[in-house]
Amino acid sequence: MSCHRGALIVLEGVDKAGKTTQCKKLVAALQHSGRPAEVMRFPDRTTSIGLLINSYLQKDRELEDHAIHLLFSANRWELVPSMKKKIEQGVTVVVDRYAFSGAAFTSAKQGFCLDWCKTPDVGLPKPDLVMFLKVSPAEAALRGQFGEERYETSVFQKTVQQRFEQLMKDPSVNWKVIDASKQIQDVHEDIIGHSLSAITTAQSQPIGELWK
Ligand code: ADP
Ligand code: FDM
Repeated sequence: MSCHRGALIVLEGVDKAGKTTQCKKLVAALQHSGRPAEVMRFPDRTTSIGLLINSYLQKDRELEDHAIHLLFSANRWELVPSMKKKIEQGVTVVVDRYAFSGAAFTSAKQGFCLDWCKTPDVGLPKPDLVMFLKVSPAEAALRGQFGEERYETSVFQKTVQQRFEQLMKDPSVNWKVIDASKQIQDVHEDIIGHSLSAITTAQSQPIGELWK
């Protein structure tokens, strides 16, 4: 077993920015180079809370806006023990969306402020690196039509993008903005570069607490 902890690396961005594609490529490249790595994604729709979230996103069920926000957060908290265990065992965990999506999406709704939205996630394991995959709404639209799920409209996604911009002003989080309009392989190379340095830095540091 490795004596160094793994890193917690998060990919964020609006719909179709390439998060899922790049998470898979990053984990495959790290594993190929002999570094243990695993992917996680939020929401994790496989747990009982995740099934409830899935039915909300698929519009099969209505849930009050505050209540669904807290369920998204609970879905992260319920997976903290397994996430921490992997990291402590030396596995780098690459996460497709995290608390930043939680705060950006709910605060894009009427009557929600960013501070209230961040509160339930305060104290989660703090990512060593958060990469924001940036594409313009026009470029994202070229990658396919929106599906049927809740939140998949260009007006809402534009507000979400503005909320992400606000979150990125926080210097306590190690944000890197990635130009995700480039070719898949070029984006991957930028991501690998930032990830390798985050993995090295994380080895000598304890896991932090988010927004604390
Ligand atoms: P997300 O997880 O951010 O919603 P995906 O990784 O599922 O995005 O990608 C959405 C679509 O865009 C997929 O069809 C994927 O193949 C394509 N795609 C991803 N990255 C790029 C890129 N850099 N250039 C062009 N198409 C891309
Ligand atoms: N989403 C995701 C939230 O509203 N809050 C959250 O905390 C998280 C993690 O759920 F529309 C939204 C963002 C997106 C949807 O879609 C999940 P994907 O395709 O599974 O990433």
